[in-house]
Amino acid sequence: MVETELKPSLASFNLKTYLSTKKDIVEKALDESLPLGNPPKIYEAMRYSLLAGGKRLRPILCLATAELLGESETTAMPTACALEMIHTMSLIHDDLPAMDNDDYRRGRLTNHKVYGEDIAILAGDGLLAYAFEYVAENTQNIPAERVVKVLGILGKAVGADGLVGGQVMDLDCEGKCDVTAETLTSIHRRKTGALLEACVSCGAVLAGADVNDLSRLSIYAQNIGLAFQIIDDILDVTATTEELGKTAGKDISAQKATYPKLWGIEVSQTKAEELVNDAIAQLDVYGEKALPLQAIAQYIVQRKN
Ligand code: GRG
Repeated sequence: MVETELKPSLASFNLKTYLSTKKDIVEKALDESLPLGNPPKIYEAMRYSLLAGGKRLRPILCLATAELLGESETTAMPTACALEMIHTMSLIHDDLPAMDNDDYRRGRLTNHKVYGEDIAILAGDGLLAYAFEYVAENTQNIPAERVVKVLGILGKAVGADGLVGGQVMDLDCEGKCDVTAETLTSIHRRKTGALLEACVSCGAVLAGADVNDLSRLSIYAQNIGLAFQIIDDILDVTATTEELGKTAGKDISAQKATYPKLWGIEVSQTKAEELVNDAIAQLDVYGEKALPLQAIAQYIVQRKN
């Protein structure tokens, strides 16, 4: 473990209360964002995965960033919901037999296990398209150029430069034992990091961030994105299926390249902590206002699921 002296203000910040308050608000907004419609089957399948819980880290990151820079929760909420819709889509597709082929996610059966593969693919597609519609139709009280920028950031995070490209590289590397740390990092910067960075960038853009804010926040987000994935790899080996709400030990059985495989668990943990410490330092310039984002960074290396 890296010995880190936490600033007193950060050590005393009540992240548990912050996260649970924000999570409740996000859950309500997500529920209201997607009412049942026709044909009912596809709406049910979309709602099944969107409202299945999860940490809601992505929408919370978006809200916390917007609020750091003085924007309201109400203005950022449509984008926060859209980020969770995109994340949920990626989980539904990731779990499909053609991808990771998993039966459990967020403590319940995966979408295709309940609705079949055809509907699960369409539920993911429906959520992805609706994310963009939802931002465009519901974001209020800010200049339209900011909304256009947000839509562009979301598109880039999903496409071949982001989730899609990362997933392709990940599939290509399965079963290979010569994957380098450089390749692994390049996979995860796209597969996991791009959407986490988009959460922070979108929150910042909605709040009218200047180039200095955007640059600091991007470094913060890239660091926590990579740390998040390193911890995800560690938890895959150290946590149980019950703790994770998804099948533990999957990386070994699918012969995936992982950080613990490359570096061992202890070095992986240390690298994640170093990334998070750098992320926290980036935001010191904002003083107390940055405490939520700094505490979230800390949580990323301490989380148990
Ligand atoms: C079809 C356009 C399109 C894209 C999909 C399948 C795919 C391409 C990409 C896979 C992306 C993926 C599933 C990355 C893993 C990211 C990750 C570590 C997820 C776990 O996130 P948590 O722990 O989950 O925040 P909860 O359930 O808490 O939200």
